[in-house]
Amino acid sequence: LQMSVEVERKFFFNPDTLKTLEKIGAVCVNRQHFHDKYFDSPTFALTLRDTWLRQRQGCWELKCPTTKTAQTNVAAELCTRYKEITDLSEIQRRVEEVLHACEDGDRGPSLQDEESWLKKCHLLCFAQFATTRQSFVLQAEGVRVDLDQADFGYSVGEIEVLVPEGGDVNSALEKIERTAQKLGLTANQRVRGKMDVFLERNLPEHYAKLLSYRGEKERR
Ligand code: V4E
Repeated sequence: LQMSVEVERKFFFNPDTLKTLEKIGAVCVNRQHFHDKYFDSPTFALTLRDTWLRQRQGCWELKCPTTKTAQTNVAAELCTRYKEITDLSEIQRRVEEVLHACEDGDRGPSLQDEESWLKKCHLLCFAQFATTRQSFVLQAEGVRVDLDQADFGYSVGEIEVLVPEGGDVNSALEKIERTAQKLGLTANQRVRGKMDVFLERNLPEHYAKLLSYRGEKERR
């Protein structure tokens, strides 16, 4: 099964960022436009557990929280880590585990038809938007930098490293920190992702619930 941990730091970019990327030897690998659809139950059973089910250009992906290892430094707190799952039957298994709600009938080991699976689990598309992305790689570091422009008027950059399961998360954090320094990101600010901003603008009640759940988690 393809399973890896995505370690990522978001940042704000400006027109100079392109020049800086070139200067530090980042190579533009592609420019793409994609459409994301996010799914959840009517009670937000997935997202309130920080579990993100999405279809990007028809392909399913699931991002789930990882069990956190100790933070090495302050910069690490600016990074997020999520397990990324792309195998559909594994996605279905995990989603059902989180929901406990798909109890009607046992499911066999085989893949369930997408349409009927969504229906059975009461999963609905709650958000969708398109993104134009320019991607760069820093070969030496194994780091990827994406510059995203979402169609609802929000732009955000991401420095990311994919760590294979059981791989070295701390070295990924260090690579991201070095890249951030090369890009001149001095402000140690937490930058919000596209979904956060989308929810705040379009689904404020859902967003408020997420914030209060996150708050509880951090206070625990
Ligand atoms: C994990 C998550 C969401 C899913 C989307 O993740 P993200 O990496 O932000 O999106 P995108 O389009 O860049 O995906 P990629 O192409 O890199 O796979 S939506 C919200 N979250 C949780 C989350 C959070 N709680 N806080 C921050 C700062 N980011 C994400």
